[in-house]
Amino acid sequence: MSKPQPSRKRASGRSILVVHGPNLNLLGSREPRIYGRETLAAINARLAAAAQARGARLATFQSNHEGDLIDRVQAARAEKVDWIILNPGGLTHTSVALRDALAAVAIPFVEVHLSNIHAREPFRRHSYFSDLAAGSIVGLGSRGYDLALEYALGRD
Ligand code: CA2
Repeated sequence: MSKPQPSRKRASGRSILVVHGPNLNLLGSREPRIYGRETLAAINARLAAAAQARGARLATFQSNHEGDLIDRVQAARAEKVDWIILNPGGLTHTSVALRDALAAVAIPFVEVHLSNIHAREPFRRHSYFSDLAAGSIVGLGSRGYDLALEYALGRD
């Protein structure tokens, strides 16, 4: 299966969607040793400011519900989103349905994980998304989102 082709638009004018999966709304409140102290709102605000500074548009979405995440990814196609930055949370390791949505919309995406999923429990080592993703960033905390955005904006 061939991967979606990246947008040929310049960074300015590009449209980026950041999708956060289940429980990521809890960031900053619990398990700081694994997931850091930053809140999701702070991460989203930083990404929005970085995108705005480059003339790009950035929307964010978090849900604890698999179907809502699928609906949001499907809507991205009609919205002509150029890149998706995706942290599927625990659905990383379980969701064929969310994977199918990413494959169906054929929007290139970067997979981000705050923690190093390869250095944790064995069940976290497999991702249903990594082989479809343009690339995956794991274990770099919230900085992974910044790097993913930089890539999505810089890529021809
Ligand atoms: O490292 C990541 O970003 C994960 O996607 C986070 C998921 C986990 O299931 C994946 O294996 C790796 C869990 C998100 C839960 O986020 C929390 C944040 C703060 C407090 C509790 C949970």
